[in-house]
Amino acid sequence: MTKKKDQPAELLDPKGASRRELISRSAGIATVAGLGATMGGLSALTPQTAKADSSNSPHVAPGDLDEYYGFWSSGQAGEVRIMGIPSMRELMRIPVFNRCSATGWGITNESVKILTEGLLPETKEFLKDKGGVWHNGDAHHPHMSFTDGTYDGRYLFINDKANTRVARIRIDVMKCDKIIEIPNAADIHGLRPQKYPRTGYVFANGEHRVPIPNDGSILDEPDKYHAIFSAIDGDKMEVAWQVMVDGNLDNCDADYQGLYAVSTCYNSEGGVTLAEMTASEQDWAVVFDIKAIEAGVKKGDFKRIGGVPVLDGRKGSKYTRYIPVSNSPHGCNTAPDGKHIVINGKLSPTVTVLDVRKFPDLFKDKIKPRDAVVAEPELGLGPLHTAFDGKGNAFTTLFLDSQAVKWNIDKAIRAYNGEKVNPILEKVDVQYQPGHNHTSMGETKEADGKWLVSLNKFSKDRYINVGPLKPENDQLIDITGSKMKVVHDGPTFAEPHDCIIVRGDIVNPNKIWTRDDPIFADARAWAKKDGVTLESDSKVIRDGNKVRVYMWSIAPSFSMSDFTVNQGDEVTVFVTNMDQIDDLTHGFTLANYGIAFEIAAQATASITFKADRPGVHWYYCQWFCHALHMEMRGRMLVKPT
Ligand code: RUQ
Ligand code: CUA
Repeated sequence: MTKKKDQPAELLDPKGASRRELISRSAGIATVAGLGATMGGLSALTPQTAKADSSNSPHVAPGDLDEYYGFWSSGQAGEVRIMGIPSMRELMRIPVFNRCSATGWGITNESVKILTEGLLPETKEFLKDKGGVWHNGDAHHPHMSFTDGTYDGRYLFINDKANTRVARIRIDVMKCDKIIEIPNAADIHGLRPQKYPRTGYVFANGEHRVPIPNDGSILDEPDKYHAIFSAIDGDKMEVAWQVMVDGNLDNCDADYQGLYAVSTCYNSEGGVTLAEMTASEQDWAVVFDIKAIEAGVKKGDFKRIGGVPVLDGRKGSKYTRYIPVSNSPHGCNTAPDGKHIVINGKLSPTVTVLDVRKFPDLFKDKIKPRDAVVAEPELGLGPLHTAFDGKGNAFTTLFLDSQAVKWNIDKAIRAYNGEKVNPILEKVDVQYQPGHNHTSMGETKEADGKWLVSLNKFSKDRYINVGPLKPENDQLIDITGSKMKVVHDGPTFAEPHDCIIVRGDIVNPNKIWTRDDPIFADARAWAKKDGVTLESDSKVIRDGNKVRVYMWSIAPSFSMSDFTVNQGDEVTVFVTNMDQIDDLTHGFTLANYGIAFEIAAQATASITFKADRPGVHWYYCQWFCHALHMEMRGRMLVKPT
């Protein structure tokens, strides 16, 4: 990867002001205007015109490459997006829980298999007359697999809150290869991989409490509902074990020792209405003792429900401890120092800092749950999530204040111990209402303190008006200097909840597919059965009223210019892209049959459909590939019966 060079010459404007200063000035002006227009009465502005005292530049010149990969979730859009950081350019989209018209995700045989094979039997039954696949998802938390406390570039995992699923993306091809539905749990929200020794487990919180089993035998009896914490084996993509807890589960994180996981828990009340859920002054963070749970599974101390071992981790259990924190905590973030976990207050202006070194005594009941708390600084209104710079500082989003607050963990601990010291170092306005934030490598032991991204839920007046539905606003903040500096506004479509920023050298996807990829295994098995070679044969194989059509392509043509089937046949078309050139993708669109998919260089993709429309139907390549791209087409002739 080409690293960005220093470019002082290009950054100078004719009057000698640096681009950095220009950005700072205009950001300051925009902030004042924005606040005046929409948020009058908000707290004093933090000046954003701090003098440049770092060499960190967000400018990536045309032709230059970014230093980091950003992986963005997309909320209710259901996909994952790859960003370049610091340019904040969107580079690619990876369909996961959504349907994709461009790539055929959700209609090709390969993607439908991934979308359906991990569904529970009752869900398969439910979807039988609805096309067999879910059409929506709600993707919140994208996180990469770890080895020894840092990203290892193997996989990215992401949750689907809408339909209780967890998906895995292969980084070598940047495609989703596994999706599983989580039994017993309802609506997976918080998700984090195990950091040490490796992933290993992917921890996933079932947010909502439901009866188990949720088959209608229990309805309006909320005291019989439960929330479920799941540990998924990230290599096999199977649930390893589950723990039933008290209260709702929200976000989670793992430690750097491979011993504990922690989840925030709101609704200790067990309520079902807003008033009931926020009634009590305190909720809690639940600590899970992974070794004890594994021993419990080995000993058989569980009930097998929905095919997986479920341990009882409700209050009083040896597998969990409940640490009281103020009402309705939200984010849960482990600091790169390997010692501290920050629980974000949401309804409380505080964050609560836990010290993982106290957990062994907590489980031995040598200390009280609150004794694991080592700091509780008051930061501002609506703390949701916290990121870290690896230098002892933390950055917390303040949803209600529309700010990022930088604070020092050590100072917060000293203040908690009675010293007169202010842990807050600085606040910067963001536009507007931030949810998650993330720093470069910030959830790993290699946190480098260069960039902070604030994912803001509202853009309001930051862009020209695009109608009642507005983009969100993702802002890039330089955190290398003594002052935080907002250096870029990036509009995003619904609704990146969360992101990670991964150093470029860790992410090394292939340039083209390799012919033995497991994603084509089924196509290869069919070809073998039919005595066909995917890479070189153009054949129509009839098998009763099932027809298999094999073709390959090299720009600008398909190896088959036409094929004939009978009305009512079940037709499977396999296309193999034999081009070997970087970035030479073809497509296969079968007009007026609702069929379109992508075939990147050296890939095979297939689709099965019923040829129930007689007549002449052109298939054509819909990915611009050649000067004769328009000519890359052929005909399917369907004989009426
Ligand atoms: S949550 S805005 Cu779904 Cu990650 Cu906090
Ligand atoms: Cu092949 Cu366009």
